[in-house]
Amino acid sequence: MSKKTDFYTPYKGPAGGWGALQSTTKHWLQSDNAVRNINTLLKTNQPHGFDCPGCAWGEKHDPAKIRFCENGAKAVNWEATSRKVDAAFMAEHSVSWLNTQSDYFLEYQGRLTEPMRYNRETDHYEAISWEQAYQHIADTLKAQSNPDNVAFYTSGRASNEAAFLYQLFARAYGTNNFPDCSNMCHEASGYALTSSIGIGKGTVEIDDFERADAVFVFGQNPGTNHPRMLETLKEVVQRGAHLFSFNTLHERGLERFQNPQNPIEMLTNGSKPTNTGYFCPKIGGDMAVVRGMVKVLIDLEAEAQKEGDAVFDHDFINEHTQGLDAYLEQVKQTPWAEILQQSGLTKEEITYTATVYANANSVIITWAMGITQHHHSVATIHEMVNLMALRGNLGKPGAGVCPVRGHSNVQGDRTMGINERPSQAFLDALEKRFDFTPPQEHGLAVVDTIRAMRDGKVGVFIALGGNFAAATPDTQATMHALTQCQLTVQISTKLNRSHLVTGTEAIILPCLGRTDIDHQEKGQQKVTVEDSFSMIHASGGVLEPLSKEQKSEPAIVAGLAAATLGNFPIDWMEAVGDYDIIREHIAAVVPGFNDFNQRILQDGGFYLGNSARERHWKTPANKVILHTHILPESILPKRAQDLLSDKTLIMQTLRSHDQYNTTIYGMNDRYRGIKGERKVVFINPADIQRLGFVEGQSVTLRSLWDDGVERKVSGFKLVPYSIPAGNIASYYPETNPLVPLDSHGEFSNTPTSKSIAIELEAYEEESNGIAVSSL
Ligand SMILES: Nc1nc2c(c(=O)[nH]1)N[C@H]1C(S)=C(S)[C@@H](COP(=O)(O)OP(=O)(O)OC[C@H]3O[C@@H](n4cnc5c(=O)[nH]c(N)nc54)[C@H](O)[C@@H]3O)O[C@H]1N2
Ligand SMILES: Nc1nc2c(c(=O)[nH]1)N[C@H]1C(S)=C(S)[C@@H](COP(=O)(O)OP(=O)(O)OC[C@H]3O[C@@H](n4cnc5c(=O)[nH]c(N)nc54)[C@H](O)[C@@H]3O)O[C@H]1N2
Ligand SMILES: [Mo]
Repeated sequence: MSKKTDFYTPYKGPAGGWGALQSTTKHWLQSDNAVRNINTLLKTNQPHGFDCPGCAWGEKHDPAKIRFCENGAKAVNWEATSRKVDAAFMAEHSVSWLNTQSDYFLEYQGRLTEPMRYNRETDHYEAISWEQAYQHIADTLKAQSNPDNVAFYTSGRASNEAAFLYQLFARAYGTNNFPDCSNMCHEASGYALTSSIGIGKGTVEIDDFERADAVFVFGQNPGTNHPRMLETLKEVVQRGAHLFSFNTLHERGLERFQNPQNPIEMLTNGSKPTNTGYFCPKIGGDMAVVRGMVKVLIDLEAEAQKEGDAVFDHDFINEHTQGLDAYLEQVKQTPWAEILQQSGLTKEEITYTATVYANANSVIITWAMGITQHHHSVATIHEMVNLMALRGNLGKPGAGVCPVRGHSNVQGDRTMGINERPSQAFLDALEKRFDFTPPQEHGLAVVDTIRAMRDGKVGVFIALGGNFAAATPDTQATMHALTQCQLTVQISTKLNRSHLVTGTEAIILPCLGRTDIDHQEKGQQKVTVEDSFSMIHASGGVLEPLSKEQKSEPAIVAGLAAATLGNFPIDWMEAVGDYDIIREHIAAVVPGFNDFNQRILQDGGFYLGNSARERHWKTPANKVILHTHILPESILPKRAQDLLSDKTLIMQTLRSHDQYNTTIYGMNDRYRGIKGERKVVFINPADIQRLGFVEGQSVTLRSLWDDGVERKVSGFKLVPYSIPAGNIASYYPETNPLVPLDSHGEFSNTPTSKSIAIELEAYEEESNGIAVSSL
């Protein structure tokens, strides 16, 4: 039996203090161009610099402040490397050989600096001119019998300008097939909020955090994934307002935090949590938690009424909501036993949180992937909206819902029309502006795109960023599906798995990133992005590009479009010479962007507005719809349920501190105490014992699904951790082979990356097979 335990030691320091800066410094110094990088960083999120490619957290506009965080620093630094992946590099390494290398190795090789085409005979990528690349792709597109044979993927770093051109190109070509990273991310938030409050975005602005009496953070790890949010949360605590976290794990970044830019705190190395509460529900238990809170509120309301008082905001409920009675009836009918069993919290804990909620005049709820990547995510978010509606915590100062977005412009991409289910109003606006009828039928999102590739219905795949092969579920099935394609095209900054798992033909188009200066015919260009608070701001690069052969994303999209469609429906090359022209088109099509070119000149950008914030509900009834769902018997999809046994564990897949999605910066996970290892399983010590394992032991993880396909990964080591019994956690993307393609959220179709039924068995490293570890 293999056993190794020297790769983990519990982390004792606070999140964000010395540890953070030491790590950042190390990343600077390891880079090839440390001085250049420090200069770069200092412009991050400043009025005249570039928007941090790290996350979508917004900022209060205050030019006096330097705004970066450790993980933003890593993201910037990673992009601003001077290492190159060019044709010479590719001549040295075959695709088969590169495929045996880790994700970390691939991205570490540097920036893609010239267009390349895969030569299947030699198994190498070779240089190709931009014209040849455009022509070849255009010829392939024009030869398709049906535009729906093509899928246009988008990852959430694409700017508004790039995204708008991209969707215009795809729709003018004839398809609404827009799989995008959002399908794997906050899709449930968009769906649930649109169907309840009439807009798929959060209703709070950054200032609301200064006024909230309580902030509830659900299923989110800001210490790693949104470090700038910690500063906001710290201010909430210091003001004496309540901060409650609901997280399956004890995440250091949430338990204690301090501002890395505050030297006094760093010297004392202390942080003082007050008014804070940390609750550890079971995986998928949040809907039960919220339902329990509402059950308590119903009792509190009954008591208050006896005194002639009220806990519910009846004015709000009467004027603004629909469906209250049915919902409350459903809550009353849900037994406490079910709530406690599914949530994993005690009745006292739930009562306490409900009481704090009832006594607060304004409450903000934030959430991220711990809520959105389950089978019942939409139902859970509806439940949260219901909770908020009961006390009018929607559209009032210091209150509201706040899905904290992931990629820095994922929200903006949706606003620009990257949506396989576009609204009729959007399509009509395109038609009016560009004088053609865009395809009216809805297209394919991520999971359906993979199915369509598998079934021979999508044969051309074009990706504006991202790493489709590694980020998507069911790795074996997805990789097979990709290889069924006739042509795969990747518009990317860095080498990743998706360049190596290809269609019969494959082309890499190297693009500029946020940090790079974008020179076009009419001079240096800026792009714009939208943060989680619907603030639109400009972003301009500050570094000279590594190579003259790299092009901006808008230029590449325009090049492809011009080669395919000529000057239809716009003069693409003219638009790309001056991005003001693209923004004029956006202003004419997308509501809220009037005077776009003038308004982005304002420091700090402009606010797009949010109808729900104004208590204007764009639902069919023009009210907040209180949706009623039965608390699911099991949080797992039906197709896993019949296979469960007392050995079954439920797994969530999450991010380490040293990664950006599929980009692995390093092998440590500081706050969780992991060093030099990514193949780990966080597990409750009682489960280690119960299942007859020992800590540090190497195991195989096998997922349960009724299709008879074996899905397993091996060589993962057991790490005893504070996690509810029956739950485990492991890193993404290494665990994506375990997520069945058909295991996705109800209504959202988001892969259930946070609730997968797993069984473990001992794994003998020495003796057998090749685990899926090269991912
Ligand atoms: N540095 C860095 N920043 C990033 C990213 C990155 O990879 N690296 N990714 C970006 C992207 S695209 C996104 S979407 C965001 C992701 O941001 P997060 O959502 O914070 O990312 P995850 O690592 O998936 O963390 C999920 C958190 O939810 C908890 N959790 C899991 N399941 C449950 C559950 O059922 N209930 C509750 N209450 N908690 C649960 C986990 O313990 C974990 O703390 O971050 C963005 N920012
Ligand atoms: N099991 C599991 N799976 C998950 C998740 C999970 O929690 N668990 N999370 C899901 C989530 S929330 C998301 S958002 C997706 C992420 O899915 P993606 O967005 O597809 O993946 P990323 O890893 O962010 O993409 C990284 C690649 O983007 C390219 N890139 C970086 N910057 C730029 C740029 O400026 N322009 C262009 N054109 N390319 C660029 C680089 O080549 C880099 O290799 O993964 C999802 N998959
Ligand atoms: Mo995401």
